[in-house]
Amino acid sequence: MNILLLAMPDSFEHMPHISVRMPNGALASLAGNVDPHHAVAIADLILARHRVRETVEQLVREHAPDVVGLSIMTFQRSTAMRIITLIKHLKPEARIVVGGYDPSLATEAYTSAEAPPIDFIVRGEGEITFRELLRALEADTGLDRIAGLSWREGNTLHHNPARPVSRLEGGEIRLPDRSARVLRGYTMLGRQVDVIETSRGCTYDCSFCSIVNMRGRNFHPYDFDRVIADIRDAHAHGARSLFIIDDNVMLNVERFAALCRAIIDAGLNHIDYSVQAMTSSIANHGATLAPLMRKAGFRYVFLGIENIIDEDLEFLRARSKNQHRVGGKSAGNATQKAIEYIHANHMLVVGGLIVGNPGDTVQSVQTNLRYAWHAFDWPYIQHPTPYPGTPMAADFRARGLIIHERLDEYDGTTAVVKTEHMAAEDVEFLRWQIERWIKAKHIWATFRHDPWFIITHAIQLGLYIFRGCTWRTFLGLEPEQAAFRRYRAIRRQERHYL
Ligand code: B12
Ligand code: SF4
Repeated sequence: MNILLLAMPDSFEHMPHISVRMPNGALASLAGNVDPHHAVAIADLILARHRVRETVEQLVREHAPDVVGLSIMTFQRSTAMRIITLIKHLKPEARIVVGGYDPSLATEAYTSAEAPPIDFIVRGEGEITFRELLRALEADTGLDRIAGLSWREGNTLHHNPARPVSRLEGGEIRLPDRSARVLRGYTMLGRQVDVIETSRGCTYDCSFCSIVNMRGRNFHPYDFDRVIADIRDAHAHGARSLFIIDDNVMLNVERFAALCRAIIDAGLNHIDYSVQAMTSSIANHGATLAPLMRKAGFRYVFLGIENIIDEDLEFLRARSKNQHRVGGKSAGNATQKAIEYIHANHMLVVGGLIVGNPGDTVQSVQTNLRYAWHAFDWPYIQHPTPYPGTPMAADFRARGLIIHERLDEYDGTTAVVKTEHMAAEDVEFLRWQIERWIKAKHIWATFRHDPWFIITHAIQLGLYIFRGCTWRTFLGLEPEQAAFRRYRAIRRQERHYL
């Protein structure tokens, strides 16, 4: 069969399209795990975000798909629905399969009367379910034994039992198939980027995170031979920069240190690595871990700090992953220590904060933002966003703090909840106001490592960071709110992909 797999074009404020365009890891993994006689094409529409309609038309024409699969996050739902309508118009007999976080956790949205015709929903991990679905479609056999599948039979909806999470042992999940990608242009500051996975799952339960509902609290690693083979494959496909997409690769610090050593021993430490890290892991083990990471080629370390104020961490259920421990006892917030280790080893901090929590005041938001200004190399500051099925969503709903349900704005940097003391827009304004300057500072930090990229892209980056601002803003001839309103209007415009 001909299979077309699509990742949505909707992008995120902190991943400027000019400098960061990463492939979707799920789709290559699905492609690597279908039976080999299928012809699979993967299109990351982030690479074609200004010509989504034309690209989808062309893909359908060239690949004549029997099955089209879409990977969808919540803020991408409305784009996905439009793309499905377009595909059904172009090729009505193509079967539509949706998967990923949104279809798994808000399944009802994909089966409602308003949704376009969707044939199958793959809930949770997809490799085995998708493989079995294709086999059943080809052999025209029953679908009721495929765990993790929701499907339609006339007007009846069937939700098969959930599929237990894979233990990732014994080659059950084969390597991703990167050669199935048909669009070009992946980049991380001018270097070709790819994503790799070394484990799945997390045993924490932060209130804003979808992971617990998606797969429960567990952790399953791939063995290092597979990880190294995956890195080599990404490198052979041209990648010179790799992003580790594990849910929480630092859950097991000893394993992570061994992974760094395996990368060094395999001679793969000439690649730039970026990783999402727990502050406690770095603060508590940084003396040995941070130099090892540097030696393994790590460059950007995303820290899930979430907040530097204890009451906020309590609300986010993220206190324990931010604890610095000395001699087995708590020694306060781990953030500062973690950042010191990262900087001392010449790596850059991508600082993840969540501001605009229910108890937040102007002062508490400013305290976080001021910290970000001094400590971060690149800000990854978000507003709490009530994604389907998270404890946070239930909490915000119960307190009546959600201001609207326009899901395309649930992109993390558009405030869609108010606090008990501040309007949503005011929180967003404070974040926007300072973040532009932190990002501008980062241009210099990058210059040392990627001078040619900065020489050729600095103007475009500046225009992106300061979109909405004019010379009147910089000269103080208009209130900054005027530029902020223009920025919001541009963002709204950007969300219309087709
Ligand atoms: C890595 C990651 C990123 C990377 C993405 C790198 C990349 N290009 O792949 C970066 C840092 C860029 C990122 C950014 C964002 N992310 Co993110 N990210 C993750 C993370 C940590 C892992 C996702 C992943 O790739 N896993 C590995 C793959 C193999 O697993 P998977 O995606 O689940 O796919 C499996 C199944 O879902 C299914 N499947 C998926 N798609 C499809 C499609 C079909 C057809 C089928 C059959 C099956 C299927 O099968 C796959 C294989 O088993 C998760 C979860 C977490 N712990 O926080 C969040 C997560 C996915 N991100 C999330 C969000 C919201 C974002 C952002 C909006 C920022 C933000 N507010 O946090 C941006 C948006 C990105 C964009 N498009 O612009 C949310 C999504 C919530 C939701 N309900 O939509 C998550 C769940 C975190 C959370 N807040 O709970 N993210
Ligand atoms: S530590 Fe990370 S992956 Fe684990 S629950 Fe918290 S945010 Fe999610």
